[in-house]
Amino acid sequence: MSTPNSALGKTSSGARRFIGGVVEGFYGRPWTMEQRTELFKREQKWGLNTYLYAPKDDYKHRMYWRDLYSPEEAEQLIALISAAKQHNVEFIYAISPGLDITFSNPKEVAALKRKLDQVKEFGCRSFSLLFDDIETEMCLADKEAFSSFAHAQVAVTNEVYKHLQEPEIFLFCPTDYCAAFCSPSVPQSSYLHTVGEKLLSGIDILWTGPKVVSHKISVESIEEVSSVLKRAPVIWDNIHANDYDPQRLFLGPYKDRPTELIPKLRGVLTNPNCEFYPNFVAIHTLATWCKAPVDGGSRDVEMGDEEQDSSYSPQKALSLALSDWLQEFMSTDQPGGPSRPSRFKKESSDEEPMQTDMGDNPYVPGPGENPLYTAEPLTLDDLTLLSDLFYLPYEYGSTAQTMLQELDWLINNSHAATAQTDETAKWCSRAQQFDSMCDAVVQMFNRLSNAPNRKILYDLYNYICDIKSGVGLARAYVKTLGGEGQPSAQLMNDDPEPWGFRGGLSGEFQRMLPGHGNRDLFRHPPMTAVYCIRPYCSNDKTEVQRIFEEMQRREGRTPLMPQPPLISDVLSAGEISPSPQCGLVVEDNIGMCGYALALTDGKPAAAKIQRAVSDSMFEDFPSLVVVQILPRVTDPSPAKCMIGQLLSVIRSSGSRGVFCELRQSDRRMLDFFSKLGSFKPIRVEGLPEGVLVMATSLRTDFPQV
Ligand code: GDL
Repeated sequence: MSTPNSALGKTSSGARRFIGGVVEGFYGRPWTMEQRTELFKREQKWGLNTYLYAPKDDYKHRMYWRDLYSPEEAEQLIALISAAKQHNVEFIYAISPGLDITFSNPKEVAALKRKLDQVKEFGCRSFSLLFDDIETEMCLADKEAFSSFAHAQVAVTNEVYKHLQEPEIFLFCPTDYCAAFCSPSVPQSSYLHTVGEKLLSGIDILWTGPKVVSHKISVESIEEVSSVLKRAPVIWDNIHANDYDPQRLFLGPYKDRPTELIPKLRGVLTNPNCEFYPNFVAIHTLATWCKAPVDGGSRDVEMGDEEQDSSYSPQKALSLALSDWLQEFMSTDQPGGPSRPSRFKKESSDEEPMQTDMGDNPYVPGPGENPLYTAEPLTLDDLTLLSDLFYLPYEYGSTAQTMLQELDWLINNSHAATAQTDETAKWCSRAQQFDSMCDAVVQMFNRLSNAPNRKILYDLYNYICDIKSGVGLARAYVKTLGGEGQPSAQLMNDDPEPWGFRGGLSGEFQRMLPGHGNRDLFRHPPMTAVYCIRPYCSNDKTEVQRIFEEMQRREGRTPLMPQPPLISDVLSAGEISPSPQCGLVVEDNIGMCGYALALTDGKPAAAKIQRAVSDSMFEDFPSLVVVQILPRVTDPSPAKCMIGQLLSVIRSSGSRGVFCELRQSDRRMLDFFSKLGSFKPIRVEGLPEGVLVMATSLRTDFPQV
């Protein structure tokens, strides 16, 4: 049962070591054996101790999980497992049978055991079963054999764990591996409860946090899930994963996970960028995080022997990582990257067909001939800028943020650019600064392209080319606004080159959909506020009225300037109560900040304000909904969430459709309902001026909100 010589054996005090390392768990091209071996070296150097082998698109990990490894593959895996051992890294072999396993068939379980036995023969001691990203509906045979999906997974996992003689490290990835997937919530998820109760206690559980890609992971959220799982989870962290978007790369530091989490977790494994070399920062900063002292003192995880002298600062961790990375960019000992362009120095490399090798007689230009191309060496500032431009999924680095702010200001104040007013000098000076920032990006690109370590460059190339071209367009546009030169050929041309506009059919599809384009990090930074949505009760009447009145005041409605009432006003004012389960309120840390109320039958409300509404309208859209949110809530999600819940209740009441009335002056609500996508304006006779009706049918598919 114990694992002799395991990198994760017990500490001197007998405590279990904190699992810290990397999971190769992304979709797409897996890393090469050479890259993985390089990873083990780095992990050892930086004090990380674990590697979880789980490349989604490796045939025999997932799609053909039953197939045994061929002798050639076996040889490679044996070498890899032994390399991990050499570098004191625990190699955990994961298998993902969930695409097509029949849990109740003993032959399937036997196939799983046979495969893992084979890997055990290769020298592997730690294992993992992953059930992420799979269909949750069980097949008929499994439905008959198991009371739930969780029971099926747990039964097979426990059996395999016992078959392997209870390895010291055995990880299980649930299908609901983050809070967002738990229905209706983490504490109430029957799936997680079954896993927590039935999975044998020696098996650890992977968890990605509140979301698949979690912006922040709080101590409270981990305490919550741990109490359901009955053990501390191992975080599978997707903070640096980029397999979901070909334009993103993450070079920012490990961040927004307080180090107070460390004693509450069994471990952290980062599932980083698909490109191996750009993961230097992701892994280096995670290693620094793992070494952070807890409660001001050192802790018994023995992650490395560096001094534990200060608390974790993402900024400092980033600087440390970037200084080390700079060395690697300049390194000569990597095959494929000469220390200087190889025309200066003889290097043997079979990966560099384009490099010219002049042997011992380097070319020296004669008088009047072209001088040799030279470029300045890459600097730490260049790497800091690079990291700022490709920072984290929910945040740009500071220079990137400044550039966006400056561009926004320059565009919004472009009237001052050429008007010769007091503002003109200011505009020109800021335009000049913006231009310098853009120039720094171009220079960074040039110096990177000249870096001796070509492997890193090639992994970065598409991304840096892309940002260089984006910045180039912005720079040219600002020049045009300042009256310098013609509108750029790239920018304003009716027939631009393909690089003059953002390409890709997928982007085009997305831009056609409602709500797209409002997720820019610059205009809509992620919300840190936590909202609580709960059912409306009669005690809430006064607060709801207060919000209703405040919003009327904001719209400029006073007793002196009356406007025709909306049918829904009687709901907001508490003159009619919402239908059962049709009232929700939202609270933030200040108090109630919004509500959503509905009547499955809107007729009594219309009658109350003596509004004549045609029978045909009530036939198609009998139900009425109203939403109101105070302006301090800029995040549309609480309102969306409430509407979604109300529509679901109304639909199950048998209603054919829902309408809401809006004042044309209420741009905010109009915008909100338009962006939902499901509500459409409808023509209604006899509406008071300035009022319009939007409605959604509930007859067919459930509307998307
Ligand atoms: C996921 C997948 C992972 C993928 C990541 C980011 C888990 C447990 N599974 O959901 O393979 O790389 O998202 O796209 O995270």
